[in-house]
Amino acid sequence: MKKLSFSLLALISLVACSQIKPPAPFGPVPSDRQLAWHEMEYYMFVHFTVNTFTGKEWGYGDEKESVFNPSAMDCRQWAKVAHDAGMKGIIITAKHHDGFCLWPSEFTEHSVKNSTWKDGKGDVVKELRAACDEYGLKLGVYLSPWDRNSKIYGTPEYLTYYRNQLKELLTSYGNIFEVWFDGANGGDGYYGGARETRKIDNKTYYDWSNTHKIVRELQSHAVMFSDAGPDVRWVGNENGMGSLTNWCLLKKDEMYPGGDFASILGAGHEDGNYWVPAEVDVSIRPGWFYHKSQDSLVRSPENLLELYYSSVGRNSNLLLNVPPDRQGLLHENDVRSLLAFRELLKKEFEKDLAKGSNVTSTVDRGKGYKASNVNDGNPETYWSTADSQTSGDIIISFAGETEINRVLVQEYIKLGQRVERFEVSAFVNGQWTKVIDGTTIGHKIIRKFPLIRATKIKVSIEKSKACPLISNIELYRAPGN
Ligand code: FUL
Repeated sequence: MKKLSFSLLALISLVACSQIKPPAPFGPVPSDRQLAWHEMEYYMFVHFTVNTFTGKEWGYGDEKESVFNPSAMDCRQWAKVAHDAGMKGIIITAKHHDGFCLWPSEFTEHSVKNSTWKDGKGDVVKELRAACDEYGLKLGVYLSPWDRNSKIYGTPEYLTYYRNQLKELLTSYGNIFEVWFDGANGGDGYYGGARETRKIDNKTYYDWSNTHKIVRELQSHAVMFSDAGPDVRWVGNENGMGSLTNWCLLKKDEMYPGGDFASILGAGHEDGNYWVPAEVDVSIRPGWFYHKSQDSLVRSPENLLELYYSSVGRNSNLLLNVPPDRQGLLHENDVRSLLAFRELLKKEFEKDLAKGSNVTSTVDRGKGYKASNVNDGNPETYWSTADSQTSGDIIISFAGETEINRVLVQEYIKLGQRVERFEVSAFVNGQWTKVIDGTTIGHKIIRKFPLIRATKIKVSIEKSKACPLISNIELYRAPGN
């Protein structure tokens, strides 16, 4: 009898629980490799090649291999700085437009193997791999499709050459987290001595879909970046500006690398049919490569903090370029700035004031989807509403008056990006006052507002494509006003 009533109880509770169905995915959703990429948020770009030694930004392709000769190259220094700065990985220009390879490629003479550095026995990619492993960082590679050195650039044979190089990089250097396909394409160059202008049709020449297959086959966890994805898209500018409205969605079938899409890439396509989130690539200096004349022009820690808000704070990842100098080391000015920025960041987000506070909502989906999920520190739980409901307020109440000037909000993107409009208000002197409003949220937004003293904060989801799913809300009192 006792046994029977126990099973009955179990059955009843099972039925009760199963009445609240989890929300169904809405629209395109991220792949596992993209989800892992979203978690990376901030990582280093390293532009390093013959240009570092010739003072150029775009090498013509006729540089002698011997010019590449760093006097004290130490990838461990790059990796230590990246690690100490809070970055999660490094993407290196294994080959830039000049065609010089930082690894001893079997398919060209134009590489480190013919340089004076380490008597031609060196391999920058290999050293960087080891350094990244030592400091717990992921490694990514930039392999420029445009090659101003190659005699066969512009012919169909070049594609075989390009893919062979890609295969070398994807099979000899462990796990690669991101492959960077640049959009700069064709123009004048050395081209094996021809010294001429070669134009290619960037819509068709590269036959990208077959190159993508190679990456999928050899490194199934790697995301591929370009103006048109397929996994991660360019943000459309090199100034560090993510778009306030930023859909992780793109109609990528209509696009290709090097096309004229800059004006679209910031916001993405609200009705896009693929998940292709934005990455903000920007340099800590005016140039992508090291130039001594720019030593005094390194971005300040405060400027880097602004970049963080305009990239990570706008649902994008931040790929920050820090170019090594002619010694093969990151310059002390850059290092100082990066580490001071890290300290600023720590102070900015020192104590999450939403944590431990009481959270309620005007509506919810029921058990398992309560508002208390937004400050439980668990990214797998979220607040949601009934399927028919596409708006609702989440209210965070403090024990007493609390100073606040930052808010961080995250959607549970595994089931798609949904929110189209939101508002944040504060309960000050007995009434609600709007502090910010916005459009999209996605993986993460972080917004600043003038310091307020409030007893409650309200995050209102005003419009959403389907029932909203909010997994996390954090509140901070950052230094200053
Ligand atoms: C651009 C290139 O032309 C620049 O040299 C740099 O590599 C930047 C990240 O991408 O398209």
